[in-house]
Amino acid sequence: MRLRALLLALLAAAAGCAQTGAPPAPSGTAGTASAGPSANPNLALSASGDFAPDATQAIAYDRKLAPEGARASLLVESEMEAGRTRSSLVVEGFLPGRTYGAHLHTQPCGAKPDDSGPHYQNKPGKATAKNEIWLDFTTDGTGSANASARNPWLLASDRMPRSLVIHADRTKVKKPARGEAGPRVACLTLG
Ligand SMILES: [Cu+2]
Repeated sequence: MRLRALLLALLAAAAGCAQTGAPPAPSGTAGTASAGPSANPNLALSASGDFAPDATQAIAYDRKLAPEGARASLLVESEMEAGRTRSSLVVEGFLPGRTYGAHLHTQPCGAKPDDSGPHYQNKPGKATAKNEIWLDFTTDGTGSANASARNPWLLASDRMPRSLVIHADRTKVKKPARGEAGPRVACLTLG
């Protein structure tokens, strides 16, 4: 649970410095997606897990790049009033000093790396960091990292992202390979 506490602290800090006047958004929503306009104005998704080869929720496909002990914790929150989505990822136990690609995908993780489907997109089309949620990270000397993203749109409550996929390489930002990040090394199912 240390990861989750760290993640919440990071989010609180990010909200604190980004907002002027407005209090930080509540980020206590846990577990699966929840949309309660009166109870909680925000739409949030969170997940965390230890990656293992034969798991179902947090799966390691490549034990070299996602070794035993690799874990991740993710929080994605759409702020209804602000009309934007903030995402934060914390990882531990990956290879030190390496950049991995990471994105939200449309389908849950499965036994095969491709089961998680394509990238989640706001509008069908461009594979860009603005239209998708990219959370590439570079690990420190201990294999830990954190990453965050801000997107100026809301998650669609009837079409939510279902997984976080961690790839072997940094996400390419230029065509023609824009959005590609090499093989899928690990996958975390959301909700
Ligand atoms: Cu991806």
